[in-house]
Amino acid sequence: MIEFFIKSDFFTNVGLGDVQQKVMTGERLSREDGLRLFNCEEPLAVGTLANHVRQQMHGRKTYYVVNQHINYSNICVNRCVFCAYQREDEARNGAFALSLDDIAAKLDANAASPNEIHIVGSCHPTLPLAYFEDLLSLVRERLPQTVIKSFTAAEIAHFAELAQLPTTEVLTRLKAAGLDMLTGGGAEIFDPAIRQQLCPRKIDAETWLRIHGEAHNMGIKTNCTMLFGHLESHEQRVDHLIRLREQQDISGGFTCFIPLPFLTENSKLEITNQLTGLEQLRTIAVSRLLLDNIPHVKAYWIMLGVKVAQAALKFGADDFDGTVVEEKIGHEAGADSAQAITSQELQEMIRGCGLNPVRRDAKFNEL
Ligand code: V47
Repeated sequence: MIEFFIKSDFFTNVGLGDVQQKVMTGERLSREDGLRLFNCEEPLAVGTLANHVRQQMHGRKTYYVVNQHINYSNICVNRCVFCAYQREDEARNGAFALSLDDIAAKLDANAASPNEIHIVGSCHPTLPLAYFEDLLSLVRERLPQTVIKSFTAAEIAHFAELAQLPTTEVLTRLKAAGLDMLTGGGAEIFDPAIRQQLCPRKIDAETWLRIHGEAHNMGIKTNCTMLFGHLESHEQRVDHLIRLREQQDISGGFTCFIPLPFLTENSKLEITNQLTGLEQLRTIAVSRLLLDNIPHVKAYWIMLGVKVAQAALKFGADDFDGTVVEEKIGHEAGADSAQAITSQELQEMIRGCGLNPVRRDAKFNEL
């Protein structure tokens, strides 16, 4: 398909002839190329290039996972301005912190055999490291074969601060209790000026990247994210992606990149320009093209909505995420997607795009 567009001078006519050459020969794209992809008047040209790379890497394979999300608490010391999920203290309406019994009940109520358990919460003011070790042991005991993907780098830094331990020691203890992977959350946008406005108390970019590097060095794979469509510019999106790529060159443990479009409901952050679906798709495509060393890009249907997520599978994404069961972070912010989708529905949605569904675990082992 791409050959047809090349013959017709499509890429040259939209000013991307040299970028298309680089993509075809596998040459790394520069920061400036990334910006040009954002500024190109024809988003379909960007999508076609990203789809070409996606096909080279994964063919028609489109991954999905039978998983379960557990959010253990929303009481958070960070108070990020954009976040609709967090509560300042336990007296606030809707604040919660689950006991280990509550979590066991959620796991036991799930009749499916999940291949991934995704656990994130908040930077809770008092929950000690022992709670998280017990939580992981509880999941590991019930689901010995399941990949446990838990916590953001922001949570790891917070546990370390409360316990007065280095982050490497926290990771070692959590790994011993059953942690297999870290989630990619908490990255937001790395640019310090925007971070100061969005989430001034959260760990900075250097700390986020350092903790992921530490995890990679001890054999813990991680994911990575970018929250976009708030205050940031295209330059700051490109910068974020390049910093992830540089970290991956060094430590190599990122498995999947998840682009997260900012959802505005119940958020204290006021923005003037709402993201269009096309801008979401273009951002996913540019991510696929710049992140040449990260194997997978996720179309996270919870935040994108299933229809844009399906379109994203032709704009560079190769993963559709999973059954989820219960999700709070996006839904508190107005996500209009369902709480859960069955494995059958996921397969049908992927097949509906002319692609082949492949069931995976959190590490992308095919099942
Ligand atoms: O870190 C918070 C983002 C993230 C909003 O690693 C928001 O496999 C949009 O990281 N609008 C949590 N986004 C979700 C996340 C994630 C999801 C699925 C898979 C994985 C993985 C990770 O959600 C937060 C933050 O960046 N977020 N509020 C909002 N209003």
